Parts: sequence; structure tokens; C-alpha cells
Amino acid sequence: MNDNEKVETVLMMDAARYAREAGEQIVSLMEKPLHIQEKKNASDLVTEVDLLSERIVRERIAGDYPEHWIMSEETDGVLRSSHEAFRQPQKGYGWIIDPIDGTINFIHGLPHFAISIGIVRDGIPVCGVVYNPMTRELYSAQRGYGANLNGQIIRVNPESLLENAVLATGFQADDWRPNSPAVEQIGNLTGQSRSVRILGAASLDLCLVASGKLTGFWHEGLYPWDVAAGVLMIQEAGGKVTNRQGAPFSLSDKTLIASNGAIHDALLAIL
Ligand code: 2AM
Ligand code: CA
Ligand code: CA
Ligand code: CA
Repeated sequence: MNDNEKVETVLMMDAARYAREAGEQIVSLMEKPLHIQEKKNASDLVTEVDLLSERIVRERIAGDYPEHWIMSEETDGVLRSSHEAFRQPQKGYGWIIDPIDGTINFIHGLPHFAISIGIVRDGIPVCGVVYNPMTRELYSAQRGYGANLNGQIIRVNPESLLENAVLATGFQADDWRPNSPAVEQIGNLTGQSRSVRILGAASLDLCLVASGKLTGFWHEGLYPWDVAAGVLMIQEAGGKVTNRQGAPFSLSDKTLIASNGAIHDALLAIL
């Protein structure tokens, strides 16, 4: 391990610690009445628990690593420039945080939401964690050193036939018009795969591809905090993540197509 890699192992362990601490708080507040605020519309929500989780993680990072930059959904999401930030990435270490990914699931008590923390060096993801506090599943990965679920190595699914693949996707309420591209894609892929699921938390969906439970995942219009950790998870588990053109996925991309690798071309051909 070189010096950077040694640092990054420690960053990954610290990220896990912060995610667990935030997760404990989130779960303890679930039974209490929530104050739910609409952002753009009735499907775009934030609660005081999202804000609390974000505050916990940001404060821990600022305390331990004051020289690192931080980007997180509820602080930076309004800028709409989060993709642009990765066209000419900032130097040094940065933390990219979604304090609750899957807020609608959280609000409705569906146990599929997570804290996602991705860490980049000079704009490149180098380590990250995704923690589901309901199931206590902690996914972690470090560039070059594999991906783990609660300490066990994970690998993508070896399935090579699209017809046997289980896929997931998601889309925003704005995309739901008859015959819109998103609707057509779901229809096409439902016909050509075993099934298409909409689980509602992109970071965890990516981890399900990494751990072989899903064969692929695609999504339009995600943000860096949704994917910074999950993309590395898949790459380190032997899978593939690209943009629509089939080029390696960058945090400046808005379309993400992820798979075990073996079905990737078949998926790209349909999307
Ligand atoms: P969130 O719960 O943090 O908002 C669901 O398809 C995925 O898309 C979730 O990861 C969700 O993250 C994200 N998402 C849902 N609505 C969104 C919106 N209006 N803008 C950006 N991302 C959204
Ligand atoms: Ca949100
Ligand atoms: Ca999110
Ligand atoms: Ca969120």
C-alpha cells in the first residue's frame, strides 16, 4: 500500500463510524412524528432527520479533517451545479454525502434507505461506505482493495443472459408521462429481463448490484451524492458502470448504467 492508500483505509473506517452514528440517530427518531417539507413537489421531500444526519456527518468530518472539502445533498443540492463540480474537479480529498438516500422509504417505514458517503481524491472516488441502519448492513469499498458487506468480500452476479437478469431503476415524478423515455425503457426491459424493480434508494441499489443480488441498475438525473460511494462498490466488486455512451461513468454524468459487466452491452443496446 502506498501512503495515499494507507490514508484512504483510515478515511473509509472513519466514514463507516460517522455513518453508523448518523444511522443510530435516524432509527431512534423514526417512531417520532416527522416534520416533512416539500422541496420541488410532493415526491421531493426532506425531513428534520435528513438535516440532523447531514449535520452529524458534516461536523465529524470538519472536526477530524478540517482541510477536506464536503458536498452534501441538503446543503449543496440547491446549487444545481454539483455535476459541474466534477468537470474540473477540486484537488485534494472531498467527501460527498447523502444523509438519507431513500427519504420516501424512510418516511414510510420501508427498510430500504441509507447514509451514503463517498470520498474522492482529486475528483476520483477512492473509498466509500453505504450504511442501511435498519438492517445494519454496511457496504464499504476502497479503490484497488475490493468491496465488502459487513466485512465479507462481495462480487457481482455472473449471469450473462439479460432474460435471467433482475434489474432496478428509479425515476422522478416529473419523468412519469405516458410514452416518456423513462416509461418506455421500463416497459422494454421488463419484457426482456426477469424483472425490473423500483426500490427507491439509488446508493443501496448500486450496492445490490455489487453484492450480486441485482444484475443491473440504470437511472437518469442522479446526483454525485447518490452514486459516489455505490459506483466504486460495483467497480471493486467486478462490475461495470458507464454513461449512456458506454464510457466509464464520471460524477459529472447524469445518466448511470450499472451492471455485473456480462449483461452491460445488452443493457446499453436497449437504453
Ligand atoms: P433521495 O431519497 O435522497 O432524494 C430514487 O429513484 C432515487 O432518486 C433515490 O436515491 C432518491 O434520493 C433520488 N431522488 C428522488 N427524487 C429526486 C429528485 N427530485 N431529485 C434528485 N434525486 C431524487
Ligand atoms: Ca432528496
Ligand atoms: Ca439521494
Ligand atoms: Ca437524500
